[in-house]
Amino acid sequence: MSLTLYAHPFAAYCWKPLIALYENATPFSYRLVEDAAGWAELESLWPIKKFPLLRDGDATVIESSIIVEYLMRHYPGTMRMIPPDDAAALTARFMDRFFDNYVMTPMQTLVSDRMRVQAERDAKGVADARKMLEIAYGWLEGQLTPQAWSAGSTFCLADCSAAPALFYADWVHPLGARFPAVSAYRGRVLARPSVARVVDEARPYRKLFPQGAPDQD
Ligand SMILES: N[C@@H](CCC(=O)N[C@@H](CS)C(=O)NCC(=O)O)C(=O)O
Repeated sequence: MSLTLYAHPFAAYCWKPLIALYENATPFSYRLVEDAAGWAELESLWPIKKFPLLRDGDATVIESSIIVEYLMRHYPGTMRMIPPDDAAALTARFMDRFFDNYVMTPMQTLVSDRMRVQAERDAKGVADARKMLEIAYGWLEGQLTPQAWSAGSTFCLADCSAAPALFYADWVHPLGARFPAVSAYRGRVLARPSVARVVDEARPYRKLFPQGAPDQD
């Protein structure tokens, strides 16, 4: 086995495969994409220049959810990240899409806007992103069951996606007291050892968070 993950500890999408790797204690090399050489190497493999990206020998696997599924198929461990049952698998994949499209995406819009100079800020984009997060939080509030994970009783791909999405979303659009089930779920996910590990690995980079990271987590 020679797995190499191109990633950065503070990058939200990189948490998804990292959590899956840690869940199964799968050995891999971490290729930190930080300096010009790292970015050039990433670009040579994937001109879109987004990470995570996994190399398995000469094979390249791109997109966080695909990497998690690739790992499950080629390097299975005790924790299966997509349930074997067809209906449960679709629920896991659907919730993964939900967290990426309707929590991660608006969260990233808010983070990106904070990085802009005032003249380039996008008030409409920010308002739309906040509205989407409100709707997503509200929908999720009605879906979650106390003590369960986001797609059922087993921790899976959907929770690997939920962890970074809700972690950072709460920083830029706080859940407050309005969504107690989502807040409780966020707490459960962050307490999971694989997730606590990625949160800790990202801790040294918090100073990079635009306009400062909040004093929490
Ligand atoms: N759909 C992609 C999204 C990947 C993505 O947006 N990654 C961010 C880090 S969280 C990135 O590469 N940002 C670098 C950039 O945009 O320059 C996935 O799921 O892997």
